[in-house]
Amino acid sequence: MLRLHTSPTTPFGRKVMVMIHETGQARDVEAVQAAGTPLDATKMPLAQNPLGKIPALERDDGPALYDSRVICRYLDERAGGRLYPAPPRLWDTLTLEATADGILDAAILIVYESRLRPEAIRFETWVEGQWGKIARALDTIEARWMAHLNGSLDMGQIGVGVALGYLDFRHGARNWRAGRPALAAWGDAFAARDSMKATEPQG
Ligand SMILES: N[C@@H](CCC(=O)N[C@@H](CS)C(=O)NCC(=O)O)C(=O)O
Repeated sequence: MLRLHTSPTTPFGRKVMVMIHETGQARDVEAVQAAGTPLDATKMPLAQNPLGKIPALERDDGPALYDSRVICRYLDERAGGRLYPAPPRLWDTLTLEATADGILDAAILIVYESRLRPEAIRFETWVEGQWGKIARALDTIEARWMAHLNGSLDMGQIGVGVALGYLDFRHGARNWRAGRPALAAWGDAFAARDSMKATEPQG
């Protein structure tokens, strides 16, 4: 049995859970609930990940794994290697997954800024700089990556699908769909997959 430290709202944990569903491993993985922020790591799996971040994966054949990209690569190998294709497509898949993770990093930092930083020292220009990263990444996906997104399922697609879901969940007022019709249509279709329905954020 594998133990995945995660939470009902973490998009990085959701990314792992979606790939677990897509690769038929849901019965092999127990979800262990964690919670925390950079200000309070007491309920984070610190013995498994000294960085105090989730997801982290406990396994029988070695030490715990983190971060989500490492966990997904490990679980994909375990399932027979379906979601990371052979080179040269692999380089596209990895770049798209990194782009999606970068969107999530910036989106989470914006949430932390409004939830964790005292109002008097919040930095609006910095928040807009983070949103600028997200907007440029979405524009690039709309302009250059739609053919890849419409190809066979891989971790790049799962990363983007989960990142778009997180933008809806935490940053709906930003209306990321405006001016990106192809990505919006793709994201809505991806959100209807069973794996996405089974992992919708709660809370
Ligand atoms: N690069 C990491 C990012 C993980 C991450 O930022 N997780 C957030 C929750 S979504 C977290 O644990 N935040 C707590 C913290 O930063 O201290 C991954 O892909 O796993």
